[in-house]
Amino acid sequence: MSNTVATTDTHCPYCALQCGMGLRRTGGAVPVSVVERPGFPVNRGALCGKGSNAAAVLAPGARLSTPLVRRDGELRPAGWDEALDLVADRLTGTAAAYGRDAVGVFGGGGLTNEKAYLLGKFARVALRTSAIDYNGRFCMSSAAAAGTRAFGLDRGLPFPVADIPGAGCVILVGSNPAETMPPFVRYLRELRENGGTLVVVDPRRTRTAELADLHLAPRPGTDLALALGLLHLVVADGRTDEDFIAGRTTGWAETRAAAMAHWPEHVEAVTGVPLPQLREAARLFCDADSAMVLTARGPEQQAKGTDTVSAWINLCLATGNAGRPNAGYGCLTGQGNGQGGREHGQKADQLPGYRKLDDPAARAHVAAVWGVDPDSLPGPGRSAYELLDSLGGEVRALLLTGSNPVVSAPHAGHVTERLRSLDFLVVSDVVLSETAELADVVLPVAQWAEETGTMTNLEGRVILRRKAVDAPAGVRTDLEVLHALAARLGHGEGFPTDPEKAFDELRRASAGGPADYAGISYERIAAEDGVFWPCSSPEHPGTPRLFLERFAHPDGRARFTPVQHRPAAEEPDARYPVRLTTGRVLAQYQSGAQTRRVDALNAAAPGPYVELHPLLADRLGVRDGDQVAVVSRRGRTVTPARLTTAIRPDTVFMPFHWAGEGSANIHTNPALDPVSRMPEFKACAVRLEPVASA
Ligand SMILES: Nc1nc2c(c(=O)[nH]1)N[C@H]1C(S)=C(S)[C@@H](COP(=O)(O)OP(=O)(O)OC[C@H]3O[C@@H](n4cnc5c(=O)[nH]c(N)nc54)[C@H](O)[C@@H]3O)O[C@H]1N2
Ligand SMILES: Nc1nc2c(c(=O)[nH]1)N[C@H]1C(S)=C(S)[C@@H](COP(=O)(O)OP(=O)(O)OC[C@H]3O[C@@H](n4cnc5c(=O)[nH]c(N)nc54)[C@H](O)[C@@H]3O)O[C@H]1N2
Ligand code: SF4
Ligand SMILES: [Mo]
Repeated sequence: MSNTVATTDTHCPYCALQCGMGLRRTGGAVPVSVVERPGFPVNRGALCGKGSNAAAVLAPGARLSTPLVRRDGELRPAGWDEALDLVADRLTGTAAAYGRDAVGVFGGGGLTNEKAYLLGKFARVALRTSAIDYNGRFCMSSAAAAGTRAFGLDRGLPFPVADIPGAGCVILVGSNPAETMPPFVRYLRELRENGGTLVVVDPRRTRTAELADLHLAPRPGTDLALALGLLHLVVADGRTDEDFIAGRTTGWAETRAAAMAHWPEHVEAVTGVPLPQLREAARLFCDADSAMVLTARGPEQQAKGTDTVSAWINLCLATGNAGRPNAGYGCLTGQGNGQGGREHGQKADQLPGYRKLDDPAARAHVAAVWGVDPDSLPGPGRSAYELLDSLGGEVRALLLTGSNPVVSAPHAGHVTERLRSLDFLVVSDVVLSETAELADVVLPVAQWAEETGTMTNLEGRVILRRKAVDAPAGVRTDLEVLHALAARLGHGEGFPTDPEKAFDELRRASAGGPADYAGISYERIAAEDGVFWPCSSPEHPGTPRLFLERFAHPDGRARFTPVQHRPAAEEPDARYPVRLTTGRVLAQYQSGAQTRRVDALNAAAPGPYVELHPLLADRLGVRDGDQVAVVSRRGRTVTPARLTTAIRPDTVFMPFHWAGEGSANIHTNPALDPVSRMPEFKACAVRLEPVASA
C-alpha cells in the first residue's frame, strides 16, 4: 500500500526491530526521503535517528560506485568482468592448490533471507567448502543455543512485541533498547502504565534503567550467578510452580539442586548486587501473574553466555512463566535480519530452514532442492572467530559480505593481521569499510532501498523490504554478484538474480524444517504486515506465539539445564584491575561503516570514549574529557574519558563503533563459549593510565 504514487512502504536498513517506513522519491542527490509509515504495527510510525537519516548513505558521495582491484598495492577502479574474473580465478586457484576448505566465506546478519540463503548455497554447492560462518555468531548464538536446548527451537521472541505490555513483570537483562531500539521502549512504558513492573539488569544506569522500577547493577560477567541467586530465593520462598514443572518440563531436580548450592550471600559477593535488591527482584517477578525475562547482548556475549541464558530460562520455567500468554523467555535479536540470517544456511553448522548440516535427512532434503548429491555437501565448519583466526593458515582466500570485522571482531588487532595475511580477500559492500580497505577486490553492491528482499524481525515476523529507487550505474545487487561468480564456477543456473525466485526456492528448502517458510509469499507478507514462521502452507495462518500447547522437543516438554556460575575468562588482577565492558550508543550502528558516513549521526556521536565513574577517575587523576590510555593484554588505545556516576566504579565501558585509536575491540577477549562459540565481548580486564597532555 503506497501513501502516494511516489512513496514506497518498506523497512529501515538497520536493527532487528525492522521499523516500517516510507520512502518518497526526491529526484535529488539523496534519491529518497524517509517518511512515516504509521500503519506498520511494530513501530507505529516511530523511528530513531539512524532510521530517519538512513537515506543519506544512498547518496553518491557516501558509497562505492565501481569495483576496485588492487594493483601495485593500491585499490583502483576496474570493470565488473575484470573484477569477477579475477575473483573466480583466485578462488578456483586457491581450492586447487590447497583444497576446497582453503576458500572461506563470511556473511552477515544484516543480509536479506534471500542473500543469506544463496550465500550458504554458494559455499556448499559452488565452492563446496565447509569454511563458512557469519557475524551473527557474535550476536545471537548464545541465546539461540540456550533456546534450542530448553525449548527445542530458537526464535528470538516466541511472541509479538505487542504482548510485552500484558506481562505483569519484565526483567530486562543486559539490554539497552532506549539506545538500541528506541521505538521498542513504548512497549516498556505501556507495561508500566498497565501496572506491570520493569526490572533492568545492567552494570550501567542506562537510559533504559532509568525507566525501571528496580535497577540491578551487577559486575560484568556475573549474570549467571545473579540468575542462580534469584532461582535460589524463589525456591526457598516456595514460589515455584510445581504443576507447570510436573506437567510441562523435565530436569528440575538437578537444576533445583544446582540453584540451592548458590547461596544468596555468595551471589551478593560475586555480583555486587545487594541482597535486599535481589530479594526485591525475586518478589516482583513472583508477584506478577505472568512474567517475562528478556535478554540481549549483556548476558549473552560472555564465554559462558549459553549457560547464562539457560539460568534465566530456568527461572522462567521454575515459575511457570513459559508456554502461556504474556509470559516467557525471549531474546532481543540485534541485526536487521539477525533472526532470518541464522536460519537459512550461512551458519557453519546449518542448512536452510534451521536444519542441521550433520543431519542425514536434512542433507537429503536440501540436496534434492539444490539438485546435488547429498554426499557432495561439505560438513560443518568453524565458528566465526575460529574462521577469522585461521585466515592465512588453513583458509587462504576469503569472500566477505555484510560484515566489517576489522572493527567489530574481538581481538581486532589480531583479526586484522590475519586478514592481511590472506592470499586473497574479496569484500562486497556498499561502502569502503575498514575491512574493504584491506581487500584485493572490492565489489560495490546495491543497498536496502534499491532492491527487494525479505527480512525476519526480532519477533519471527517475515517482512518485505521493497525497492524504491534504481541503484546507480556501476553497482550490482548481491544476488547478481553471487550469480555471476557461480556462473564462472559452472553453477550459474542455481543462483537466481530475482529475489522472489530466490525466496520461492528458500521456501522449498525450508519446508518441513524448524523454521518453515513454505507458506510465506511476497504477496502474503504485503497483505498481512508480515507473516510469522513457522508457516507450512499457504493456508497456515503463521505462528505469532510459539509453545502455547507444547514445546518443540519430541516429548513436548521444556528442559531445565543445570548450570554453575564460573568467573569471566579474564578476571581483573593487579596489573589489569578494572573490568571493561562494551556496547552501543544511540546514533551509531555496529562497526559504524554506514552511520559514520552520516553527518547528523556523527554530530550526535562524533567519536570513541571510555566511560568511567568519578571515584575511579579521581584515583587515576583523570578529569572529564582528558585523554586516557586503556591498556589490556591485547593492546593500548588512547581515548577521551567520559565521567559518569551511572557506571559501577570497578567497571569501564567503551562503545565499539570506531576503528583505530579508541577501538574497543583492540581489547576484547576472544575467549569462546564452549557451546555457542560466542566471544566474551562483555568482560575483559584493563588498566587505565592518564596521558600527559601535550
Ligand atoms: N544504536 C544502535 N542500535 C543498535 C545497534 C547499534 O550498533 N547501535 N546494533 C544492533 C545489534 S546488532 C544488536 S546485537 C543490538 C544490541 O542491543 P543491546 O544488547 O541493547 O546493546 P549493547 O549496548 O551491546 O548491550 C546492552 C547493555 O548490556 C550492558 N552490559 C554490559 N556488560 C554486561 C553484563 O555483563 N551483564 C549485563 N546484564 N549487562 C551488561 C551494557 O552496559 C549495555 O547497556 O542493538 C541493535 N541496535
Ligand atoms: N566490542 C564489541 N564488539 C562487538 C559487539 C559488542 O557488543 N561489543 N557486538 C557484536 C555484534 S552483536 C554484532 S551484530 C557485530 C556487528 O558488526 P559487523 O559485522 O561489522 O556489522 P556492520 O557494521 O553492520 O557491518 C556490516 C557491513 O556490511 C555492509 N552492508 C550493509 N548491508 C549490506 C548488504 O546488503 N550487502 C553487503 N554486501 N554489504 C552490506 C555495511 O556497509 C558494513 O560494512 O559486532 C559485534 N562486535
Ligand atoms: S529502531 Fe532500529 S529499525 Fe527502527 S529506525 Fe532505529 S535502527 Fe531502524
Ligand atoms: Mo548484533
